[in-house]
Parts: sequence; C-alpha cells; structure tokens
Amino acid sequence: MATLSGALIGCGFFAVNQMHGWRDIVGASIVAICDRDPERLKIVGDQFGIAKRYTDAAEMFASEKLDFVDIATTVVSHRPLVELATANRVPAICQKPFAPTLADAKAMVEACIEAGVPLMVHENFRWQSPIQAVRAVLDSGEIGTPFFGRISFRSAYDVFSGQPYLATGKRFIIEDLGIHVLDIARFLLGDVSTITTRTARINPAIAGEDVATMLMDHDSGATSVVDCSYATKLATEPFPETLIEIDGDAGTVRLAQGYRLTVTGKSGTAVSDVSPPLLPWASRPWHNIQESVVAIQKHWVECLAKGTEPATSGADNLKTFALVEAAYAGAASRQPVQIDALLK
Ligand code: NAD
Ligand code: 89V
Repeated sequence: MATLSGALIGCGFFAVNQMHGWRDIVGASIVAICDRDPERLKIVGDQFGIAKRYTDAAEMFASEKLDFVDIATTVVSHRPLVELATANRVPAICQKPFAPTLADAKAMVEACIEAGVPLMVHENFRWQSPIQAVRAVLDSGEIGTPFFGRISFRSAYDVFSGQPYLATGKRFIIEDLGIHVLDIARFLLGDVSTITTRTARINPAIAGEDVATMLMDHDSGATSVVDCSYATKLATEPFPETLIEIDGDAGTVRLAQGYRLTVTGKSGTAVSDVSPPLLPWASRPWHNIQESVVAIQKHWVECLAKGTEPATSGADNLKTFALVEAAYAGAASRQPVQIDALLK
C-alpha cells in the first residue's frame, strides 16, 4: 500500500496523541504540521521530528501536496478549516465537537459532498476496545434484541487542568463529553427519534453544565438512558471509562468499572476482562482513549484506500450532533425534542 502524506492542523493538548497514533500506522505519515501558536508548533515539531511547519493553514495547503489533513483544533476553527481542505480537494478528519452549531455542521457536510471530498469526524470513543467488545456481543445475538440500555460516564476527574477552555464555555458536558456517550448509544442501539434532558451545574467554578441525564427513544424500539457527570466522587475514580448496561429479550450485557464484561445469555454467563492495551507511548488512565485514536486513524486509512465511507463520516456525525443540539434545547424547555425535525 502506498504511504499517504498527511498534515496535522492544531498542535495542542490532544494532538500529541494523534501524532503518536500516526507513527503507529502503516500506510500514512504526517509530513507537515500547522499551528498558529509558534510555541506549540516547535514543541510538537521537535518531539515528532517534523521539519515542515506552518503557522497558517492556507499557506500549508498552497505549499504541500497532501493526501489528507487531520484537524485537531478547537471547535470555532473547524468549519473554516474543513472548508479550506475542501477548496483544496484534500480529504479531512475533523475533531469533535464537529462544529459550533448544527447549521455549521450541515454546511460542512454539504460542502464535502459537493466537492466529492471524504470527511470523517474524529469521534473515537466508539472505537475503544471495550465498547467494540459490547458491540460484538450484540452482533453475536447472545442477548437477543436489546430493549433497554444505560450508557453512563460519571467522574470527578479534573479535566480542566489539561483543557482549561472546558471551564469557560456556556456549554460543557453535553457538548464535550456527552457527544461521545450519545454517539456510543447510537452505535449500540441505533438512531434516536426523541430525547428528553435534564442538566445541572454542581461545580460553581465553571460556566457550563457538568451533569446531564438524557432519556432516548431509539428507532429500534429500545429505550436508553445516557447519563454524564463530572461532579461524581467515587471510591475509585473511573475516568475515562464509559459503563454500559444493555438488556435484551434473551439476556444482558454489562460493562462495569475495571473493564469487566459480563454477558448473560443463550449460552449462560461469561465474565471477561476487556481492558484496553497500554500502548508503548500511552499513559494511564488515558490509555483507553489513546488506543481508540489509533483505531480510528487506521479505519480512516482503510476507508481512503478502499474508497468507502468512514463509520463516523460527517454525514453520520450529524445524527450525533443533532442529539447534542436537541439535548440543550430540551434541557432549556424541559420538553422532549424530536430529532427528525432537526435533521431536515
Ligand atoms: P488545545 O487548545 O490544547 O489545542 C488546539 C490547538 O489548535 C492550539 O495549539 C491552537 O493554537 C491551535 N489552533 C486553533 N485554531 C487554529 C487555526 N485556525 N490554525 C492553526 N492552529 C490553530 O485543544 P485540545 O484540548 O487539544 O482540543 C482540540 C480538539 O480536540 C477539541 O475540539 C477537543 O474537543 C478535542 N478533543 C478530543 C478528544 C477525543 O478523545 N476525541 C480529547 C480531547 C480533546
Ligand atoms: O474526549 C474528550 O473530548 C475530552 C475528555 C474525555 C476529557 O472529555 O475532552
């Protein structure tokens, strides 16, 4: 397979994981990096030995011959950077949250479809190996047809020290973390027709909500509860584990803290350890997320090689992003929100 030449835009906190990930992947390599902050450009350029460095993305597109671009900046720059990639006919990966608004996200998807440029959202949580293990149980038919799910992320981990911008936005947990958990709910139980949401802010030092509870109707007929909190002190801090309970008409699956998977179904009960591997460059407790970065990047390279649509394409991610918008609207109105109307 020929090696694809990629560039990374945004050399901040999370991009370091993406750079490590690209080094692990056969078939792609990062040939240029861009950050408007020269200090971050130097730190990441030196760490990963990248000589071609730009402070302006337009200049980079004009100077480099790229097979793809990996956009790892924060949300306000996503639309202009995806549009820049599209104008240069360069396939793009865009970090989550995809866009500041659903209207922006729709415009980005439209622009890429019109230009025939592949677009994937870096929605990596569904690529975590414990989540893939739950999906495999559902696919095996062991628990029958799911009728109930609870997808839960509750923690008191200090996310603000690594990502200080999370403390200042009017929107916090649904937009930043809930977006992953809502995507997992879609991945496991299918698309959603209605969402009902309640939120709270427990930590007085931040601007947005740090607790969200969402009740969803899935098109399959299943009901799910997605609950997220950064205000939950537990005996053993579970960050960044997503815990899962799914009940089917022939059994149940539970992903419990410590990556313990219990399946009770047609063949009895089986308990297994689905801990993610600790990659050589990874560090606990982030190794779960770090491994999923490599998995989603591999998927992107395979999709580009085969000409297939990524599982978390821009078009797919609109359905997750619509849940975020609907959750905020429903939390404000205290009414259920229909998803179809938002996606028209
Ligand atoms: P950060 O602020 O640490 O880094 C962003 C970098 O982008 C900064 O260095 C900034 O100078 C640069 N930048 C911003 N606009 C730019 C532009 N127009 N051109 C060039 N450079 C630009 O942020 P972060 O914590 O690394 O988060 C980045 C994104 O990754 C966010 O969207 C965040 O939600 C997401 N994120 C995802 C995960 C995940 O698991 N998928 C985890 C953490 C963060
Ligand atoms: O994945 C993320 O987007 C991160 C974190 C897991 C800390 O919420 O912001």
